[in-house]
Amino acid sequence: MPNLVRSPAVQNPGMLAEVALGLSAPQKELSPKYFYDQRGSELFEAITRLPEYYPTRTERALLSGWMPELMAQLGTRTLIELGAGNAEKSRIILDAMRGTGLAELYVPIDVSATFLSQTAATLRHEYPGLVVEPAIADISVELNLPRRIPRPALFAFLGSTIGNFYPPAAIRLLARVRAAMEPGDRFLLGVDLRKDIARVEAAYNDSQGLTAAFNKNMLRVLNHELGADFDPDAFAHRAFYDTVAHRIEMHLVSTRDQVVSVPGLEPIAFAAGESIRTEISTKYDRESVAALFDAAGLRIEAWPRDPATPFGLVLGARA
Ligand code: SAH
Ligand code: AVI
Repeated sequence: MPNLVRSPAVQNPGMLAEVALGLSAPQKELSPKYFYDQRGSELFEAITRLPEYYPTRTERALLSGWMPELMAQLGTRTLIELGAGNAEKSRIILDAMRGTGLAELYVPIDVSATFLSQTAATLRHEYPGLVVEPAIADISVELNLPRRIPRPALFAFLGSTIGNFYPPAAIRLLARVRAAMEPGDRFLLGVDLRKDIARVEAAYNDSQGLTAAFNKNMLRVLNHELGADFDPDAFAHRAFYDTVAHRIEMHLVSTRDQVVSVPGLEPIAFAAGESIRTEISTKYDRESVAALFDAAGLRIEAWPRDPATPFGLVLGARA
């Protein structure tokens, strides 16, 4: 592993190895999963309410319009949700399942452990009779599903979080979902769609600076988890649209020459203007979603589309 030096007291060796690899690449890179400690999850929640951040409210409207009919049609008994966060939109699906009298099990999966347990506790209170079995997992590695799952199940991956994974990782993730699906199960994917670039860039450069705070929070997570000494004020938020790869890239740009220490690693040098890429957020169209599904052994079963809607909800089945 590049850059790793021996340290007697590394608390999180997996994270340290991953960070070492990312920060030794020519384009320094960190996984967006490191945004989401308690503060990061709360900042994301605040982002979803920003006037510029259209995805959440658009997806919520699409779910409200479709889920009552879809849940009645599918007879879904279990909702398994990847990257559930605060499960705000999941309630629309759970309400529709409850409306059919079939809601039995909800499995919210997330890497953010404390946020997940809060979400689970709130939902148990709101939905008496529904079994809530949260699963802490890095979905890029595993789903960590419970053994007994009443079928048919709906696997949901909302918010266009799929867009935060590079294509090979996105395909592996969907293939993992496909492998866990039984005949009769379905997959519901939220995808942000390609649109006017200015609108997309505004969503990631909001005027209140919440996205900048969310981006910089990753440095605080590294300081807390690994004992690093990043100075968040010595990095600037930058988000721009790549018209070739059809994605937003978020970076943290070093505002000066500096050296950062991460216990267990060689000192990390940053030149002024050098950046860490912290997130990609891919925007899709019909063809790019079909290609992902195809590669993962899934087929698009339904995609009720309104050309005025800048977001898509795609229903998939096993191919
Ligand atoms: N589904 C919610 C939250 C989206 S925010 C919505 O649509 O609003 C992305 C969520 O995915 C966060 O809760 C974050 O903790 C989780 N997440 C990000 N990367 C993850 C990973 N690799 N494994 C598991 N969860 C992850
Ligand atoms: C969670 N994910 C889908 C968000 C997105 O839009 O890619 C994360 C985010 N990054 C900046 N703002 C919101």
